[in-house]
Amino acid sequence: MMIIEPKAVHDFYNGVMEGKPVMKSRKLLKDILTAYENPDKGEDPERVMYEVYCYEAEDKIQQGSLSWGLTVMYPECVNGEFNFTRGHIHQDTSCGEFYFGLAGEGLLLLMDIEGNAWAEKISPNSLHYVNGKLAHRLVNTGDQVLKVGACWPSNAGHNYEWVEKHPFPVRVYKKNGEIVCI
Ligand code: PAN
Ligand code: ZN
Repeated sequence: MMIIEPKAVHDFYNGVMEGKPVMKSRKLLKDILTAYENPDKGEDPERVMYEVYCYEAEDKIQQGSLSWGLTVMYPECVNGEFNFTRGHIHQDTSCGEFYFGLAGEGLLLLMDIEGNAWAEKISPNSLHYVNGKLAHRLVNTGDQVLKVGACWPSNAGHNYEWVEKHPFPVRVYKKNGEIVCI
């Protein structure tokens, strides 16, 4: 029997699957600038806000396939507003998702289709179940990198347009060193 050394093959903390980093996307400030309340035109539009590593286990996505992801969010603010992900609801709203905190401190913003929103605190080892009927967005509220792992059905699909049409009614700011949700 062959024994596989797991860390060399899959390393969820560093986005490595089958021995290779699997970065899927890197969001720069210019990619998400307009989502901020006060786009900071003075800031470097090239600065990296977050990266997503993603792995789909099956060659062909089918019902029952699972995807795994790691989101790495840098401790950045844009005119006092904490760094957040674009946010989405799943195309197939019967598909839920698990999030789990790995490093740093943040918030998971959740919003139902009526626009009611709330937040769960994310910290290392915290586990969060996202019902498929909820839009979800991550916010890095700390001064360290926020790392959040995730697992979701590969056929879920990501609906960003819905969140653009129905923006989260909550924004998270750093004011006098405090986290303030408005
Ligand atoms: C996550 C997100 C990731 C980045 O893997 O895709 O945190 O957020 P946006 O996709 O909203 O930019 C997930 O929720 N997958 O379903
Ligand atoms: Zn999702």
